[in-house]
Amino acid sequence: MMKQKFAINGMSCNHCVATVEKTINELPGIEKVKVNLKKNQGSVKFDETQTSAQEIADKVSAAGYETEVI
Ligand SMILES: [Cu+2]
Repeated sequence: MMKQKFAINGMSCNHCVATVEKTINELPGIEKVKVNLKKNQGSVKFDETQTSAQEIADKVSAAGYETEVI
Protein backbone atom coordinates (compact mmCIF):
# COMPACT_ATOMS: atom_id res chain seq x y z
CA MET A 1 0.00 0.00 0.00
CA MET A 2 1.24 3.44 -0.89
CA LYS A 3 0.12 6.97 0.02
CA GLN A 4 0.58 9.80 -2.46
CA LYS A 5 -0.27 13.49 -2.50
CA PHE A 6 -1.50 15.32 -5.58
CA ALA A 7 -1.92 18.96 -6.58
CA ILE A 8 -5.38 19.28 -8.16
CA ASN A 9 -6.31 22.41 -10.08
CA GLY A 10 -9.68 23.75 -11.12
CA MET A 11 -11.90 22.67 -8.23
CA SER A 12 -14.31 25.39 -7.19
CA CYS A 13 -16.89 23.69 -4.97
CA ASN A 14 -17.82 20.49 -3.16
CA HIS A 15 -19.36 19.12 -6.34
CA CYS A 16 -15.92 19.22 -7.94
CA VAL A 17 -14.48 17.46 -4.89
CA ALA A 18 -17.10 14.72 -5.22
CA THR A 19 -16.34 14.35 -8.93
CA VAL A 20 -12.61 14.04 -8.29
CA GLU A 21 -13.16 11.51 -5.50
CA LYS A 22 -15.52 9.45 -7.66
CA THR A 23 -13.09 9.55 -10.59
CA ILE A 24 -10.23 8.27 -8.45
CA ASN A 25 -12.37 5.58 -6.84
CA GLU A 26 -13.13 4.14 -10.29
CA LEU A 27 -9.54 2.93 -10.54
CA PRO A 28 -8.63 -0.52 -9.19
CA GLY A 29 -6.79 -0.82 -5.88
CA ILE A 30 -7.90 2.49 -4.39
CA GLU A 31 -8.06 2.21 -0.59
CA LYS A 32 -8.75 5.77 0.58
CA VAL A 33 -9.25 9.16 -1.07
CA LYS A 34 -9.20 12.53 0.68
CA VAL A 35 -9.56 15.76 -1.29
CA ASN A 36 -9.01 19.20 0.23
CA LEU A 37 -10.77 21.97 -1.70
CA LYS A 38 -9.01 24.88 0.04
CA LYS A 39 -5.53 23.44 -0.41
CA ASN A 40 -6.21 22.19 -3.96
CA GLN A 41 -4.73 18.90 -2.89
CA GLY A 42 -5.66 15.29 -2.66
CA SER A 43 -4.25 12.34 -0.78
CA VAL A 44 -4.75 8.82 -2.05
CA LYS A 45 -3.91 5.50 -0.44
CA PHE A 46 -3.67 2.75 -3.02
CA ASP A 47 -2.31 -0.67 -3.88
CA GLU A 48 0.67 0.06 -6.14
CA THR A 49 0.38 -3.37 -7.77
CA GLN A 50 -3.00 -2.34 -9.22
CA THR A 51 -2.54 1.31 -10.17
CA SER A 52 0.06 4.07 -10.00
CA ALA A 53 0.33 7.69 -8.90
CA GLN A 54 0.76 8.73 -12.54
CA GLU A 55 -2.32 6.78 -13.60
CA ILE A 56 -4.36 8.50 -10.89
CA ALA A 57 -3.07 11.95 -11.91
CA ASP A 58 -3.78 11.24 -15.59
CA LYS A 59 -7.34 10.09 -14.89
CA VAL A 60 -8.22 13.15 -12.81
CA SER A 61 -6.63 15.43 -15.41
CA ALA A 62 -8.72 13.74 -18.12
CA ALA A 63 -11.82 14.48 -16.04
CA GLY A 64 -11.02 18.19 -16.31
CA TYR A 65 -8.95 18.86 -13.20
CA GLU A 66 -5.29 19.30 -14.07
CA THR A 67 -3.48 17.10 -11.55
CA GLU A 68 0.12 16.36 -10.75
CA VAL A 69 1.98 14.16 -8.31
CA ILE A 70 3.64 16.15 -5.51
CU1 LIG B 1 -17.51 22.52 -8.39
